[in-house]
Amino acid sequence: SSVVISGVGLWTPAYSISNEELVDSYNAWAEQFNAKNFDAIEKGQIEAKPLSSAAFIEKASGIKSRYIYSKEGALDINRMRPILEVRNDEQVSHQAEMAIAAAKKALEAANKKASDIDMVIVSCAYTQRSYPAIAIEVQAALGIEGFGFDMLVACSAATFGLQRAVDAIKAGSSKGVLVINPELTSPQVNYMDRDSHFIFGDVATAVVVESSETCQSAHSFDVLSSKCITSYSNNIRSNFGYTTRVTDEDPYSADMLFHQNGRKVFKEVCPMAADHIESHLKSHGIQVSELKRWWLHQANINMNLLISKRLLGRDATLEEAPVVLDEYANTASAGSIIAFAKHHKDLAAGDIGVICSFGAGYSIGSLILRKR
Ligand code: CO8
Repeated sequence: SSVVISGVGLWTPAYSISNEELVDSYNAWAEQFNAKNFDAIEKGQIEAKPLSSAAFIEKASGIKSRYIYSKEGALDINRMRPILEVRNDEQVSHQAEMAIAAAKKALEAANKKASDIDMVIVSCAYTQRSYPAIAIEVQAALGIEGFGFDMLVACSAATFGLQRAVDAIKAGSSKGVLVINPELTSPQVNYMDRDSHFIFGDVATAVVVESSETCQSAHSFDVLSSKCITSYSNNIRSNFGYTTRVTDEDPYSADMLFHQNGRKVFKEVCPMAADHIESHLKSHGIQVSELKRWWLHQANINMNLLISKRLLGRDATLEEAPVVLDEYANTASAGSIIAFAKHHKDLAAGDIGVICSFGAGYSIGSLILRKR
């Protein structure tokens, strides 16, 4: 028997923000800031806020739009962050709600019931609380017997979570695993930072992993292997955490939100990801040219082009390496799974593809899949 991915679910929020809307809001905020601080800026005590541009965003990143779980407040120039309604302990949490919606779709695609699953992994860039785990809340809501836990691995949370699932099925300790990525990134986006206000969107994805012996899916993939690697870097960072309350740092400061040295990330991560994919394939005797599909992390169109060019000696076509970041932006760990969810049914039995994530940590994760 083999370990298979038998179903994938994608839940997309109801609200979206186009580059134009985002830039109009940011620029109005920046102009208000510059007017309010006119004297200090003139004296050189404060730097003026530079203006953003929709044309720059699309050219530098490939992003045209992003989805957002709660749009209210995010574009209000007197707030510049979304408003999330406070829910009491008896209500389902925001992140569990997203996770449950994606999980139900994955179960349906895999033709599975709650009783077929005994392990729930919620793996994403942030969880909205430390405990009880979001995964256990999801497990209870879906009526799953077994266990669940949360994992945080920034942009590689999905692939690292999938590796845990694959190992559990291989070991025989689980019969069916749900790996869910409720990426609620918008609370951590600094909508007052021109360099990063456009990068992220919200979404939730989920994948069912099981044995080929129990698989009843119309579209399933053998997982030939998975490979994870991390290498410490401060170039992508968020300093907000549970100790913020007692260090007396300002929880609203830029340091507490997502921030990065984007150029360095670009230069360092692209070769790492390309080498990772190449060596992973090589260890299975697979040539890069044999790959029918690359479900790559969706951070930046130019990164994906560079990685595929390094490996293929030419740009990958959209059919080979599908792009979803124009519509979804960077959704942390969910990006490669969205690409997989939208572009896997057309492959033929025996076709080989690779899911690969890369991002903060640094962390890189890949899975080699073969259509059944
Ligand atoms: N509008 C107009 N001009 C701009 C803007 C803007 N919005 N932003 C920057 N500029 C200007 C810059 O100031 C600069 O001007 P100058 O040349 O005068 O200094 C010029 O445009 C070029 O700027 P950059 O060099 O920064 O531009 P790049 O072409 O390098 O593009 C990118 C910037 C898009 C950020 C690019 O560097 C990039 O994508 N790098 C890769 C980064 C990446 O992939 N990061 C992923 C991190 S995500 C992750 O790991 C998960 C974290 C967890 C989730 C977090 C959720 C919140």
